[in-house]
Amino acid sequence: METNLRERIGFVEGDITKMDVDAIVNAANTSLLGGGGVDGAIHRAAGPELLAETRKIGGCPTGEARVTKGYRLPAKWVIHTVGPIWSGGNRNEDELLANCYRNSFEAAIEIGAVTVAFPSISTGAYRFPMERAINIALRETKSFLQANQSIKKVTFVCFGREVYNKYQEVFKEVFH
Ligand code: AR6
Repeated sequence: METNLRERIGFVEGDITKMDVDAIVNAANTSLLGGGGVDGAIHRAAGPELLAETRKIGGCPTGEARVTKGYRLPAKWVIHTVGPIWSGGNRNEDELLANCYRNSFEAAIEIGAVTVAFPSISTGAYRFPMERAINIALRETKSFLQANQSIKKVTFVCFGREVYNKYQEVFKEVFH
């Protein structure tokens, strides 16, 4: 059971827009109209049709998730979720970040995604402390995969070697 669970989680260093999976997750903002970081990269790679679709959605509250097609991306779907802006830790940031993972997984199930890739939500422009965010990401993923068999592989796409190493470290703690 635990071995199977570990095999369903992977880590790669690179750019999430290149991932050939059913769904990639975007670290968006509440407008869903694009921005910098991973959001900007996803919009650039998907093409203008993505913005046309997110305009119609009309926004997304922090912690929730919305689905669009992937257009020119290798991924069939994009799950847009809005992470919390870090402001010291007393504004429900941990719970809101956990909600991003839970709601993204729920969205993945609804569209029938079997393979899903995540960036490190909130750890760039939104300044959530990296190790703390990775802990939340991996704990939520563990409990989701334990309770649900439909998703076969969750890949964390790490932007840079340092981030990759940090994921490996926290993975050992969470899946000891
Ligand atoms: N692939 C994978 N990871 C990436 C990529 C990429 N192509 N580019 C950056 N990262 P951020 P946030 C990493 O700032 O903190 C946007 O403007 C990056 O190194 O993209 O949730 C939105 O519109 C970092 O580890 O997202 C929002 O306004 C992680 O992705 C705001 O930023 C998240 O960094 C959201 O901020």
